Amino acid sequence: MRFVYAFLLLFLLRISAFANDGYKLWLQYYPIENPSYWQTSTLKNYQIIGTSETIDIIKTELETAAAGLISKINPSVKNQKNTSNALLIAKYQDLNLNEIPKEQISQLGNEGYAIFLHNKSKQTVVTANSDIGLLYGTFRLLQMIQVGKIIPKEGIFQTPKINHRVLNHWDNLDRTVERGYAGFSIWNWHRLPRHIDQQYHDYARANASIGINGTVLTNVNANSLVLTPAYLEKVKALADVFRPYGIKVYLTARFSSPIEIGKLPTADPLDEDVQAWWKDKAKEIYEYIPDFGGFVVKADSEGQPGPHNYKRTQADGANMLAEALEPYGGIVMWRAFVYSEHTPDDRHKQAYNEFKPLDGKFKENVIIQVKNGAIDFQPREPFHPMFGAMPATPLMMEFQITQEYLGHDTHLAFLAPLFEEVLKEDTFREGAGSQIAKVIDGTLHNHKLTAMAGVANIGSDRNWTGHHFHQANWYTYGKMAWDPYLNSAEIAEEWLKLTFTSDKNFVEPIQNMMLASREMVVNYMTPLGLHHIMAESHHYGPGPWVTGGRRADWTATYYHQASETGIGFDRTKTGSNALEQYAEPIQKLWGDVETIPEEHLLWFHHLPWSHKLQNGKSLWDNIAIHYQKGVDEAKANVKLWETMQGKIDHERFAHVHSFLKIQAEEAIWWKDACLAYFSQFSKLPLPDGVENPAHDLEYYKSIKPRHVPGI
Ligand code: BDP
Repeated sequence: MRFVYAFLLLFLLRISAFANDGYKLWLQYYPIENPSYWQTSTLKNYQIIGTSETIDIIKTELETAAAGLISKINPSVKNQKNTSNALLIAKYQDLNLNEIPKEQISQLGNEGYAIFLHNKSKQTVVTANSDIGLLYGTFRLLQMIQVGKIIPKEGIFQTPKINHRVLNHWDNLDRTVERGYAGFSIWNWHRLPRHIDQQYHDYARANASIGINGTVLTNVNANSLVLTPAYLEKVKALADVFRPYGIKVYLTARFSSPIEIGKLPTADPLDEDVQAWWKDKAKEIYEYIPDFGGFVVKADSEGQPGPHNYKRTQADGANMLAEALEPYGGIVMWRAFVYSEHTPDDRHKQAYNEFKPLDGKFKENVIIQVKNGAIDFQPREPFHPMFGAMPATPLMMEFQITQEYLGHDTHLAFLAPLFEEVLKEDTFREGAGSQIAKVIDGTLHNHKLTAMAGVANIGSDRNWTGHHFHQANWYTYGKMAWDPYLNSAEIAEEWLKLTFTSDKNFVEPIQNMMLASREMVVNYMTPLGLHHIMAESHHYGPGPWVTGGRRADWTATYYHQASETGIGFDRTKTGSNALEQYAEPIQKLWGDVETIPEEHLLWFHHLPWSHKLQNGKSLWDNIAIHYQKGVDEAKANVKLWETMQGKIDHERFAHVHSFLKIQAEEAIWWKDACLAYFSQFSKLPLPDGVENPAHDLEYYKSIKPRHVPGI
């Protein structure tokens, strides 16, 4: 009996020692193996100068980090005489160290920081012009310590390249989350403002640790209620929590609010009463939240009201709101995602057609929020033609972190390669070298107002993001919003080390798995430029047969155009000519089936099934081979992950394992359904090495998942 108890006890100890539900994200602060003298002394002997809520946060962070990273004081530190204040954290104005490069410090601006080793005093110094800068610097230092990086001789001088780095929560006031797959909204509107959940602090802390400085609390499909006093009280409560972490609050503004909550007969942006209503509303909001960030607006899109209702332009609408916010320093992020089923043009072309003529017509505090691609967050899209094409207007990037079209929460897709690919694309608008990163960081066309938005994947799931690995997409978003020139491999490595372990037998293979994962998803869902062929409405699973209904531009057949003669959307001169919206060199390159990168082939060209690709095989064979490749990789990931058992805690290991198995099964579902569907047109056999679908087409069509979250 005693033996059984002892065994049980050991078992429980093992479980608890290894339990990790992922709540701590990349802020695990697990013990460093053999910490160096520098690591130990930095964490154990620090001095922080200043008093503010932010400074308190820094102190707590250091205490938490030190307790985790260094489990016991390194004896060599104790014996050193001069170890007091091995780390000094202070605003530049409070520093008394001479040889600090003053010019560099002044360039840090309001959010930048410097970390360097001060030779004379042998101190590690974190300095900045503001407390928020110090907070960012502290987080960076702690990340470096955790992953075993050292401070380079020349020091680190960091300023964000983009000013407004915001998460967009598509959260509704009833706590459902549009396209959210990680539970319910973390904003508990019902309990606010009286109850402040600890999670709000944890959320702000996580965001600050990766440089995110804004949060749009509500869905772009907006509810005007959030602009009423009862809700503004609640918004204020959140803003008060977030402020010391450097995070501003923004709201989505429903264009028809003057009618719905203002009782006006119209929301016409040129109507004086409407303008006055928005001015009063802005004044009221700033009374609650003096540093309110501003509005995000989805107008004239997918049923949302907007200036079109009054035959006004997007600029009329945006400028009216901008004028209301201007006295307080607020901005308007006006979305370019405007398209209509009543416009006969290819959906790809509509936003550009609408906005390009308005270049230069927006007020100074308006920035146009453009999705990375012209359609809608597909696993791969060619970049949005508006980037670079509106030199007189600031444009910001909107990425979707939540995986609406990439398998939802159970499919591992590390999105850094997607973001990086888009940011590196050359628009050629000012000649070669006009990368999208330069458009959005303002350097290409000299804009001061810069921003990036990421549609959040955060929900009430204990690990925040559903899949543990999707924490990496939140992390990546923050890092790339700070610096859009970062590379995916480094981000993956750092995130893995912060989140799991520094064991290279884990980090190296899993880093490779992450880096390949997005392409794997493209392969088993939409290879070679196919797009929008997922199931209707919830977008979960394959649906290449989706046709008819209310809107052609919401069907799959509109996009793939498959028939016996071939497949693909002709967007060249012989088709919709969306290609003309890109700069000359791109038109030339992508207009030619021989030179277009194959990954975009069927986005721009309609081709016969027998068309030969670069490998000499037919289009049909290539489509099938890509699908199979995606499946093979998804299966291989399960096997690879199984070899990781014991290298990380069991709880997260098992969770990821189970999700990877679902992903492999669903990759097969995607492949089989799509090949069964397309083969009725190609009428060709599958090439060697491609497995036949397990069922007939009718079977796949009959699969109708119910209650899929996020709609
Ligand atoms: C689409 C989503 C829809 C969003 C819309 C948007 O399906 O739920 O409201 O984008 O971005 O991707 O406004």
